[in-house]
Amino acid sequence: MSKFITKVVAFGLAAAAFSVFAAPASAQATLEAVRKRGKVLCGVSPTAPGFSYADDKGVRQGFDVDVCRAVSSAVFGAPDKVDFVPLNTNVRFQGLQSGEVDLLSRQTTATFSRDTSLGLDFAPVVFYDGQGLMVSTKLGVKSASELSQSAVCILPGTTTLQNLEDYFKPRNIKYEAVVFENPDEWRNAFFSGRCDVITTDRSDLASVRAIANDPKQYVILPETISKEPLAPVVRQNDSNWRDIVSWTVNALIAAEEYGITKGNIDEQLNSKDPEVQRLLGVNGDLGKMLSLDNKWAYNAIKQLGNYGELFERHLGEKTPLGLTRGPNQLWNKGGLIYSPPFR
Ligand SMILES: N[C@@H](CCC(=O)N[C@@H](CS)C(=O)NCC(=O)O)C(=O)O
Repeated sequence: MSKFITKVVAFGLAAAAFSVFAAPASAQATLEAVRKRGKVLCGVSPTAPGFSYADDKGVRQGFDVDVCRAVSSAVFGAPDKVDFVPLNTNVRFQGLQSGEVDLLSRQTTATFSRDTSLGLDFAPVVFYDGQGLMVSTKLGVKSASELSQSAVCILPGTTTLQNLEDYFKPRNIKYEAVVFENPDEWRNAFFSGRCDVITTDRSDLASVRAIANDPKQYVILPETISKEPLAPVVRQNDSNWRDIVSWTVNALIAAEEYGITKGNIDEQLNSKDPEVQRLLGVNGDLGKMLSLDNKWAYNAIKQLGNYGELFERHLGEKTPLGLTRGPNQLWNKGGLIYSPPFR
């Protein structure tokens, strides 16, 4: 077990060192580069139903994917000016640091060390999550406290190993961490019984279960062992690009708050509400302040829908993931999803 852990720690240090020496040439000019290329390059999860996966026709679908499409709509007025780059957990930050992608929209937790030492900045949280533990129902386990001596499948370069340590050590629960570089191997090792437990964000466990031959065979235990606020990520020192990604997310959230949907947005252009008028570019020049067209937010909402529409389409109770809004409900309905004002 200690050998596995050493390997992961060594990787973490290598990633941190990389950020010190690699100053990406494009640090301050992402929008310019994106315009020249005519495309946004978006780093996404390879296979996470609900968040990012290739459908039968090979087209990427999912909540994180639609966040990329919203940015494409804000910049180009069209949702399809984006190329998706699937990145495994252990290479996602290098992908962004090196300029291989313009942003990550990839089930990535905002943490202190990632923000301060990897040369990155986080956009607003798009999904409030927490780490969970999934087991086969055959194990007959009802709680994390019964997991002593279990083998736990994890992926490197994630928040998951440290969370396991932080949770299990003080409780004196011994476990073996089994690390897989490749997410398919990670999932299959769990399905085949090589590990007793698979652990990651609870939403991602729902994705893993959705891939299983018989999803009913697996149960997510009640304990949530960490906070995992998932957010898009950009390179630091490019304030304009960060503003574009951040305010595109905020626009989707504000649209839900103001009752603007994909279906009614054209009627909403006649709204008397000054904030709606500014958001949709009827009045004011918010778009110009982002170096974008004044219809940037209108285009994003018109093409993708508001935050709630994205959630229900990909993650909600009518999807295979079947997630409730929980903390991802709007702030004025008891949740944490909140946009600063558009003024
Ligand atoms: N939110 C955590 C975990 C990220 C993550 O979930 N990753 C995995 C599972 S551990 C993953 O990439 N799943 C999607 C895929 O395999 O395509 C982090 O930022 O470290």
